[in-house]
Amino acid sequence: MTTERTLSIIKPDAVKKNVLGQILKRFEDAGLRVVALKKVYLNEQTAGEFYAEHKERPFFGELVGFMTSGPCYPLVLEGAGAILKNRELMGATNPTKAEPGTIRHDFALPCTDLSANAVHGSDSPESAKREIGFFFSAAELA
Ligand code: 3AN
Repeated sequence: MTTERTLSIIKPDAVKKNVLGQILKRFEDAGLRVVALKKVYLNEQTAGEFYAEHKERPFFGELVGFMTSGPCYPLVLEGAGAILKNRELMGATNPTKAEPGTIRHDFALPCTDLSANAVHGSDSPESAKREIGFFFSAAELA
């Protein structure tokens, strides 16, 4: 399997729950390496830009509001098949539908707001490239 890089974000709900370390451990235990990590306070402009593809969706305002509600931790994961592996570790978008053992099941429940689902993960090599570049410079990725 090809070695890939993907972007994850540990979202404000997970940061507030104080489970940052537990989520990072899930990645490491699955054989992924954290090659870059930072703390970020998104604002309306940066959150809107990051989620631009969802601009026309009814939940866009709610998503931007949630992502600006507190700090989050974008990180870059590296490993064999990292994009798909990370999506498997995350579980379904709706935490109530996520399998036990996935990050969203274990850390995002109980969940009343679908934006508050603990983690983001790139869904394709194209998104991974754009999303990694959104948060990290070449020097930070070296
Ligand atoms: P995923 O993060 O599982 O790839 P997407 O790409 O469909 O999910 O949605 C992007 C983000 O928008 C999700 N992480 C989730 O937080 C949020 N989202 C998706 N659907 C809803 C919804 N119906 N209401 C609120 N937020 C949503």
